[in-house]
Amino acid sequence: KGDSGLSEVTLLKKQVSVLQGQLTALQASLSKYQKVAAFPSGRIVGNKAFVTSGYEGNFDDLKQRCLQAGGQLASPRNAAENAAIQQIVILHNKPVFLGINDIQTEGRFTYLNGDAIVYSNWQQGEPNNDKGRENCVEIFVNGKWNDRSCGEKRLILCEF
Ligand code: 293
Ligand code: CA
Repeated sequence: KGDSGLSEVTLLKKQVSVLQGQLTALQASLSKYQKVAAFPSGRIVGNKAFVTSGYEGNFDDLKQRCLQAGGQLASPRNAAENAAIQQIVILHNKPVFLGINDIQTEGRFTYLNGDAIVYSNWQQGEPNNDKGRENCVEIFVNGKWNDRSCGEKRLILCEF
């Protein structure tokens, strides 16, 4: 192959340099929007952002609103995510509904996609399916979970 001045390597070096600049700009932009998402009561954990609008409603209403916004109800998959959700519950002093339920099969708690949960933080004595009517899950100020009737109204908390 001939080499007439601008070698392939030279072209590639230029392209890498352009990409480096774009990556730096993207990192700065991401850093800014992480601050936006966290203010005043959102939380970022790894790749996940937990955000509330302050709205309160029943489980189906909240689930629909998170989906409409392009997210889903907060679904903690580990202690760090649960702690972040707990901080938001503390700030608002209101429990929230998680994206976890046993609507399909009593006693088998799943995420909204139907997968069995991989992490739980039940309050002592829960889940108790009180009066046989509790298929949804709320998280208290103490970070612990309680199964609760899906018809109750709770603070919305979505994850994105
Ligand atoms: C029963 C017994 C209580 C418990 C409550 C919740 C309702 O009333 O100790 O706190 O159920 O599990 O979701
Ligand atoms: Ca209960």
